[in-house]
Amino acid sequence: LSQDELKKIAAYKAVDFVESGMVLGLGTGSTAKHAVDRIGELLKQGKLKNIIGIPTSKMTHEQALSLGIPLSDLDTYPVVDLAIDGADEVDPYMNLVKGRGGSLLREKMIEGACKKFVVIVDESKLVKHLGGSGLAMPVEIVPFCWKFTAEKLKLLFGDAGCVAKLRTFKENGEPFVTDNRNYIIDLYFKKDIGDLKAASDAILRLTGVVEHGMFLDMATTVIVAGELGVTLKNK
Ligand code: DER
Repeated sequence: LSQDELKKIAAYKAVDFVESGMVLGLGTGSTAKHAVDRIGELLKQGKLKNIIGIPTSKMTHEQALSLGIPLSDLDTYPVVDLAIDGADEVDPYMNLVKGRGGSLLREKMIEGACKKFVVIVDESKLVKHLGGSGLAMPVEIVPFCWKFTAEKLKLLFGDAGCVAKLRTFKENGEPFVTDNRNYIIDLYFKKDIGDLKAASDAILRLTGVVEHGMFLDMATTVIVAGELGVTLKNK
């Protein structure tokens, strides 16, 4: 099975949790895309009714619109019944790294407001420790004096050895700009971050930082699709 087929299997399994009448957080990324497509399909077939979608990005907003999913926002629905979204990394305690697609702020706001947060991944996303895979740990920052903030972030993790890079477009080197008109600094760690809560607090205390991509103690269910089948883990 290809990685995308595994993502689709996990996504469809998560949509089994969707009931008519729910207010749904609609995730962002290639895995969540399958879940949003499936919700649109079930609505069209009349198997789901009276769904309100709260999109976690402009991209998901467009996708949901094209599928005819009724949309709203957190101002109108401050409590969300269920959110379904992908992740870049999942550790054994269901802590996540998210944001390599650049949507972490709206995802964290919406997923932080939901009663159930179902994470959908293929098995390649499973890690022993967050940040240890050498892949990016995204941090959303204000554009003002971004070099200053990037340096402060780097200095936070002196001993863990961390490189802080402004996320830019490969083709022209221009800074990536989030839906909220902010920049993203990608942190690359040379070894495990260690105490995630302490790291989270330290990052958030830096003036100029908006939010980071560690989603700690937020997922209520993780659905993993692998070569040997689909597993479901609850908090
Ligand atoms: O950017 C994000 O937070 C995405 O949800 C990401 O974490 C998962 O993206 P993928 O499903 O395309 O791997």
